[in-house]
Amino acid sequence: MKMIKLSPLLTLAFLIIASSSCDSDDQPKTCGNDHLESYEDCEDGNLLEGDGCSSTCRIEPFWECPWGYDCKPICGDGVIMSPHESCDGLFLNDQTCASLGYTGGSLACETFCRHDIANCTYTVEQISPGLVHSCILLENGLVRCFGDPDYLGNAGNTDSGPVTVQGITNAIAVHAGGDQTYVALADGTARAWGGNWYGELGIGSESDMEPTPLLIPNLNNVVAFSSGYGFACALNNLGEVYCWGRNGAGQLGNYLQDDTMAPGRRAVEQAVEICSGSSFTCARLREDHQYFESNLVCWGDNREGQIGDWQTDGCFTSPNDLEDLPRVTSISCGYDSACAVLPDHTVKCWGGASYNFMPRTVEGLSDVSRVAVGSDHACALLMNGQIKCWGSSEYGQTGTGGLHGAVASPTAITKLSQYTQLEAGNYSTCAVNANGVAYCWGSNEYGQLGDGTEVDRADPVGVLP
Ligand SMILES: [Ca+2]
Ligand SMILES: [Ca+2]
Ligand SMILES: [Ca+2]
Repeated sequence: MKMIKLSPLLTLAFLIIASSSCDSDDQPKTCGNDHLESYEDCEDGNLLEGDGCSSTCRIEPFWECPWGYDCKPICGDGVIMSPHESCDGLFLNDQTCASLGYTGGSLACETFCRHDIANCTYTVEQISPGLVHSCILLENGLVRCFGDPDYLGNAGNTDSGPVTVQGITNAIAVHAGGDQTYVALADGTARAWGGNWYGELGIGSESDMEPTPLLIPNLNNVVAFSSGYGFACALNNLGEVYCWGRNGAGQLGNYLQDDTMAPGRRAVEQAVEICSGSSFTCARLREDHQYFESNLVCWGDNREGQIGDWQTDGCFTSPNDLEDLPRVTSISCGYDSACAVLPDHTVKCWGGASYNFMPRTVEGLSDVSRVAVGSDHACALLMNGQIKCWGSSEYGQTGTGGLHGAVASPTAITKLSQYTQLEAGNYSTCAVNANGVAYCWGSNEYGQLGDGTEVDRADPVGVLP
């Protein structure tokens, strides 16, 4: 005999038809009509089970429906209602930091019944958010990138990651730019991949796109990279800075304005830190530097005052001495502005539409150890491990809980932790906490926050391991 098996939907349809054929009052006919009748406990506009409001408009066990609508699992009842809840109170759904891919630490549950990885450990050595992708350098020398699949260093990759970059081991520094990535290896060589429209990969030629890491010839012992639109710079372990790519505004710092497709004439020496904006670069020099008044020099486009010389015109094809800032302890470049931390742990910024073009103190900031500037926002890492941000929060890049408008003055981000590193992408921000766990917030259109979604985040979200 052949069994007749009704699908659940058919069964439901049958029951509805059957119930509508009789006028029993205990079978409400109006459930699912998006209107809460007096005899209904809840109303969610459907006749589905398992979403908190049953097909007879009764509240299902372990759910709550405030005022009859917007049903959600009860967080704190000790019952994990997956996939809406990943944990509940002390019940972690048999997950641990290790099972989620971290290397150690203790997992907890947040007040919204999501796993809290704040006390997991992973040991991200460095994080570098870019425009459409971001990368992390792990303690084991591997590089993992996330965001636009085309720029993650793996040919044919279609995953927004995080994915481990194939062919990169023993990395010591990583830098994600507009659509390029630069990596320095422990053997003294350097690799780059991504867009190469202006020869900005430094490989000696231009090309549309290089999907996998390529050797940058004649560039040795790099400790840090910076990059802007169509150009990049590298700082080596001797303190020398070399730049290549677009040079129409003098952003290569080589006294010329011709583009080059490989590292060429040295821009400056005695440097310990570099940063680049869209078409300018700044270098912080070591304490016993010679030749300049300040330990901060900048070169390139000055039309927004980003060179910090009290003017807003012309270009500097060689390093300009920022005499008004005789000593700085940390620098960061945004799109067309830059900020520096002073020895008294205050911050001065210059250039850009958001700031006056001359170096000006950011009010409301003290005890700063590091500053990070994005396209139109900035954040400061304080000596107590907290982070404050200001500027545009259109994509949530200030981390202060909103996805619109702007934050006028430095405001503490909503998720407090003991942060030890801070970097800004164009429209996103990333930080690493004392356990080596990375968090990002802001624009996530391409998955560049690394949380496995493409949802902009106004609060820090953990980068997936
Ligand atoms: Ca109803
Ligand atoms: Ca329902
Ligand atoms: Ca629950």
